[in-house]
Amino acid sequence: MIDAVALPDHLVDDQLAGKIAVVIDVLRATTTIVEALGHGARSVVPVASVGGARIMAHDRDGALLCGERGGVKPDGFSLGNSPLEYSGDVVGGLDCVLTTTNGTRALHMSTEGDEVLVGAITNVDALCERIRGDGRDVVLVCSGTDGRVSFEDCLGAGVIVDRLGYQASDNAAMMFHAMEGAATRFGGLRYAVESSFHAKRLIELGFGDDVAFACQIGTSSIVPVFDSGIGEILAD
Ligand code: 3SL
Repeated sequence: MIDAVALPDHLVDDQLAGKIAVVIDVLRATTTIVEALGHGARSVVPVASVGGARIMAHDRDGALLCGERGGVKPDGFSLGNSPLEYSGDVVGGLDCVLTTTNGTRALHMSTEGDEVLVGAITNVDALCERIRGDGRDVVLVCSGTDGRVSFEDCLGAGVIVDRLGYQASDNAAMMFHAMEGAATRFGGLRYAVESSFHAKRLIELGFGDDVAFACQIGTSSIVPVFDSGIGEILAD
């Protein structure tokens, strides 16, 4: 069974209990986490606030301080939130302490899940293979943008529903699947993602390549798992 929410704030009661939560922030946090771990980062440590991230990175020997506010790298940070920055020579073997406006918040709001996985369009095939092999029910948690529903996250959720081939059990998952189907038929997934409010803002900021990168389907075999007990996201 597969459920979905358009925002982490829409999660109710024990909706995640006994289930796998898949957190999705196509632009760009979860795409970036997949890339960081795919290029050999030891871990990604998601932190909700900029101040908390500064302290966390200071306390961890050799950790990189990473993330964004308003899409751009805060003062004193080593890396922003562009997946293209996270190359092996930069992040290999290191912990990336990451704070982003919505994605890291959504991760921390999903820890009631039996397991918390990081989902993106780029890792959809590996993600779905893992979920199918597991058998537990799934809730797709879209991160949204500043409390508003994000078209691109819902499309990403739709791609996952489509690839899983499960019967969607609630209206949100069915809606996202239908959206993805319509987008694929009408101009393609990348065209649809690029038409989102968030993509337009990133393109204006000069991050158009990130948007294109995030639309690649199944290019990564990495399935990041958030262990909230130790506060780290590790590659499966
Ligand atoms: O809000 C987030 O988590 C970010 O991914 C937003 S941005 O793409 O860096 O603007």
